[in-house]
Amino acid sequence: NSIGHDLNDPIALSAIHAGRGQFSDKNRWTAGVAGRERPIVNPAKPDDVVGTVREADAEAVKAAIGRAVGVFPAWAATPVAERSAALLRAANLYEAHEAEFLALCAREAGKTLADGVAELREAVDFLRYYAAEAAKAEVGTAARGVIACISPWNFPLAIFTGQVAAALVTGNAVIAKPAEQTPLIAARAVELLHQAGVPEDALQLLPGDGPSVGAPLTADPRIAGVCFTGSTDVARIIERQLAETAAPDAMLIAETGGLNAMVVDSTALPEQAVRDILASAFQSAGQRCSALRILYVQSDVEDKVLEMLTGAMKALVVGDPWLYPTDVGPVIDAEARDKISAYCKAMEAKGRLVAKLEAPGEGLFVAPHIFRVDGIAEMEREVFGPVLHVATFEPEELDLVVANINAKGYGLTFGLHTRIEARVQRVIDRIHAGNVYVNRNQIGAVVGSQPFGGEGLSGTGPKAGGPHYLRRFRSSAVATGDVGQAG
Ligand code: TXE
Repeated sequence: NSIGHDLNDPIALSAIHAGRGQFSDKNRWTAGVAGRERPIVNPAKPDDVVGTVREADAEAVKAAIGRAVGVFPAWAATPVAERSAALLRAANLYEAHEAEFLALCAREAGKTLADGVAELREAVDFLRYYAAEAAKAEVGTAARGVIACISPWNFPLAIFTGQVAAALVTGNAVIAKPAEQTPLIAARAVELLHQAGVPEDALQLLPGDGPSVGAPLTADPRIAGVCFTGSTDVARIIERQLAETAAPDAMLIAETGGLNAMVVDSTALPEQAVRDILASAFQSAGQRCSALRILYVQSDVEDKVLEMLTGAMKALVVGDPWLYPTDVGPVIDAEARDKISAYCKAMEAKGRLVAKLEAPGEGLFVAPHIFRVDGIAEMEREVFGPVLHVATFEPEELDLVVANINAKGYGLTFGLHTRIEARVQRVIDRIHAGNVYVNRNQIGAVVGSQPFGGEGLSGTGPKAGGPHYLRRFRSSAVATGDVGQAG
């Protein structure tokens, strides 16, 4: 792999195991505020308590914003070269703590080793890329002030780091609220960023849930902007909140969910399509905003594609994310497991099951499922788990399929497998999607070369990991929503 461990090597693996739980104080990490304590439990192993986090409350939020307001002028006046240098040092520190991050990604977030490696790589890429881009974004603009960075659990290191790095390198003071499920990874990241030279008050971490920490944070009029990734519902709440309390020029970046489709026509190479479908639908147990949710396969190749797909699906290993052969780990928490399982049961009861695997008995697992649907119109919203839907289309219906996908109002990722060049252009011209993938798997960002972000209900750009992103963290940038298709 890209970081240099052979994960087949038992010695390398035991070194990674040894990285477990290197927290400052015996698996305990405190936010330095007197809030509620939350134990963090490994979703794959109910008896593995990863650590405990002491969460913030509304008082701690107020105090933290006060400190951030205080440090902001000095941090904004720090030369951009110095701020960039801190990010570059942090990138090196992240890499030096690879084993610990892989351990935490598996134990706190249920990530397979392959997913953990990709996660760390993306986080490091964000640090280096934004450090390099910062100088260009500097020209003629000023930092905004105190930015709230609110992140989800599904990329607890990469998305967290990308948000924080962008806001910091452009001279803003940051209050970061990680997802309540994954505060320990965020805490380690923040410790390393401080060690790299980011002043403690310029980057403060406030662990806790949405209502007790996220809400008072976004409601404080001293906040100059919010950088959010998570559900469309919470993005709406934050948008309304900012409209009520924040300054009129406050910034909002919202990256939300999708209802992502892929079209496979009869000219596609079936082996390649099947490999890409499996990766797009089931990697990270489907807990990616970019994940494939509905596959449209041309009716005359349906039997062949489905036979190959279900055959290949049976070879997926569902289980302990620590073990090298595992393809699909657990879902994030009991609530997610129950919600996804209930959906699968209801779909099975309607006779929609095409194929499924079995989940291990212990731990918060949902096995991959494939269901038959008539089309995207009948799908309500994304099921954030390893659940793929399949529909068919006739060749003359392709424009209609694209129109139906667009009609749902999301616009995150879209995949197309075809060997007809004119069809590629025709579909690209019509589809509303932030990221389109042709003859390849439908994944998220590749920092610097494939900036990531959606349209419509999927978010208000600009795209992360692209050249326009940093501008939004500076005050002369255009207003929210105007640059959704940038990058
Ligand atoms: O998100 P939530 P969840 C979407 C995806 C999925 C869902 C799952 O659609 O179904 O999110 O994640 C904080 N004020 N994506 O349900 O609840 C919360 O504490 C301020 C898309 O956990 O939106 C957490 O830190 N903050 C995606 C963050 O918001 C609040 C990636 C996200 O939580 C808040 C991940 C409030 N009132 C999930 N309420 C993508 N596009 O990458 C909650 N939060």
